[in-house]
Amino acid sequence: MNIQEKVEAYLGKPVAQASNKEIYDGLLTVVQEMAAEKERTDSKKKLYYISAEFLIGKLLSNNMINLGIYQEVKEMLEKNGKDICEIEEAEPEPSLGNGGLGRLAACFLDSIATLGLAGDGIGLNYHLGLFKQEFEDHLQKETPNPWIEEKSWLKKTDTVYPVQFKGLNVNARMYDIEVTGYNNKTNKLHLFDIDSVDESIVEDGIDFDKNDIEKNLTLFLYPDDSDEQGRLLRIYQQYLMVSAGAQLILDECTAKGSNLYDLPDYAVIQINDTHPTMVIPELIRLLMERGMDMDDAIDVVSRTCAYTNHTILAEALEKWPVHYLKKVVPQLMPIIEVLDDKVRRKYEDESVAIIDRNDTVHMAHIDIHYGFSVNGVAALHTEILKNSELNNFYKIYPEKFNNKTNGITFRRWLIHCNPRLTALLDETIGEGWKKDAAELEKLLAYKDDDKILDKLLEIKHKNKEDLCAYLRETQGLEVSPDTIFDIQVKRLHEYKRQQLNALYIIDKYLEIKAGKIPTAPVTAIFGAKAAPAYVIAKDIIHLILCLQEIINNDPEVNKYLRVVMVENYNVTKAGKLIPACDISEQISLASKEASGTGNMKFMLNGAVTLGTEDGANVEIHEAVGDDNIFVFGASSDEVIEHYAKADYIAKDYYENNEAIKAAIDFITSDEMLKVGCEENLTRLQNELINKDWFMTLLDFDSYKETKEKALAAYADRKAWAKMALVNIAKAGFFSSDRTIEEYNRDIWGL
Ligand code: DL6
Repeated sequence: MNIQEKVEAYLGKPVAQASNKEIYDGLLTVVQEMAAEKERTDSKKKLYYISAEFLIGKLLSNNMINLGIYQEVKEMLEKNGKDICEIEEAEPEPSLGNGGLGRLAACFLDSIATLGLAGDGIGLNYHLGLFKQEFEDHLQKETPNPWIEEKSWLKKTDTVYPVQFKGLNVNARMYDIEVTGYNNKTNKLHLFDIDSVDESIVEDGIDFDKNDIEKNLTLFLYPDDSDEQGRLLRIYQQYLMVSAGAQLILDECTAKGSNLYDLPDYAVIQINDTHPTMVIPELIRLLMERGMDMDDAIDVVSRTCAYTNHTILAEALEKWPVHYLKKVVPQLMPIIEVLDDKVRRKYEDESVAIIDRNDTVHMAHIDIHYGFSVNGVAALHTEILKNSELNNFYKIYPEKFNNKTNGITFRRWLIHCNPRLTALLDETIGEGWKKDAAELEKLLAYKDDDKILDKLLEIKHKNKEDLCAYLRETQGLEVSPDTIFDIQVKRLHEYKRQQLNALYIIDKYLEIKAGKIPTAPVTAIFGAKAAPAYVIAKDIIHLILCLQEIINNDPEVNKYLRVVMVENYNVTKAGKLIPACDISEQISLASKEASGTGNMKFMLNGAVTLGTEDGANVEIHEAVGDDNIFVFGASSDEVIEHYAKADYIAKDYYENNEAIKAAIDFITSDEMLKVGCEENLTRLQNELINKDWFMTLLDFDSYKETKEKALAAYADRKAWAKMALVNIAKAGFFSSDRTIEEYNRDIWGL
């Protein structure tokens, strides 16, 4: 049977007569069967990538591309009067991640399968996801984001593991999602859940009874942790994931013949940030339950687990009070105490202890002492870990530290989201780049080819037109493809400095009002969710939404400047925004963004970066050279020195820089207060003047000056197209296939 026949057999009617939703369900079933047929036969050693987040995005098209049937299905649908894009719309986006960390995990699963490596993901099946963002009165409102439908990529399995909490036993059931490799075998993403979870307990936005663990355990990713119950719930979730995951790993390995003393020959566990850290004591506990003595268990586990650090923000490195762990997972505490005791006997340095003097457990410290590898996610990040943040550990274990610069899968972030550019690349340099991303460099030969440069500009313009139509349809926003699309999309966090971009917009607005007309019209586009309990982040969203209202409705200004805040930014929306971008805003305070991966996606799609020397921006800069990127701001060394000396005083900048003062004063101007909320705007204004922990004002002048240069450079269309071409050609290094090859070579040994 061909695909159409298979879909019609499922539907019981011709494709031409089916609704988009029915066709989606039919294709899902057919694709799932095809993926299952390609399932990998188990090899001796397997990687388990354990992560609280897997931001996999919609799967239908991605899977069809990987299975090599995308074009065939697209044509079949066309023949039947259907549009593949409309079928895609019928798919709900799985809401299993927050940002870069979760999206990285998804890109990695794609590359692991594509490279033919045996590696499965282990995570949790959050019914209502992170949350859905809605805008109401220019404020972020959180609502549940249900994504599991009757027909779904999730396959319920009969694999169930008992998980014991203090005073509560639950059964963790495994659900599987097939992970297709591009022209290769299929791996699995295992998501654990418990049957008793009840979505109906959620009311009034995302509120629910945090004490009712049996009903709430896998409702949301990162439940609000501003109170103790919320923090305890996070520990419940983490333990569910690691206990069920550890039992699965031990079962699979023993089934393949492991005697458990040789576990490292059968399994390698990559711990994605500290959320899954409890897998270390849990595995030790389970091995002891199976008869191993403690020292042997510690040794076996230490040779099986590897840790990836994704942040230097102290507040994001998890620390749990001992009494929390005793309340939820008392069985782990004696083991953690032994792990701590061993460290204390060996090293006098208090800063490397696991349980500190305040009875707090430092999760990352468990990973570093009892894992065999510690990696950062970009060259600069790893250097900062080695030389400052984790220096005391680096001195003990220099051999454990290594860098693995992040990457992105080109299947989703170019082939799927930018078919026009994909076609141009295929015509121009052949299709080899799809398997070997380094082949993109062949494009450099066309750097002075007017025809190719014109085509690049034409493609960008068409992608911008598509985005305009999408913004009109979804949010009723009018923007012109003939303006410069300047885009900043990422989680909302002060260190990422969306507020710096917003201050620039205010400054521009004030200039236009004062009669200084910009040479090039700009559309400033944002997309970002703020953590529900992160007050200032939500205030920044409020500021941007107020600016959108004021600026877009001001006929004096909106000819030159418009603001767009995309609602509920997610993977699907990223796929529409990134191909349409001219300027990619990567403006975090240097030293704070571990890597970034959006920066890579934009570059690959021919946007030019406006960024600080932070995270992987540094490597992008090295790849494209000074002429093809706009770099600004204090260096990471300077920033680290400011923190060390505590000599950055925001107020000095506010008082001594006219433009900064005017922009910050505007936040609570009459104009703003007409549309905005005084409490939020005043709080944000005070924060910027009196604290500004992420040094927004420090970089304001340099940002403004460099941004003006970028906007001016855009006017020379040929020169701009050349910059875009170099960015695309040099993006090969940032393929997650390269990253995964390095993980495998240096850490996993599959
Ligand atoms: O490594 C993936 C991703 C990096 O690209 C980002 O730079 C980094 O912020 C993110 N880390 C996290 C962890 N928590 N925090 N903050 O999300 O990881």
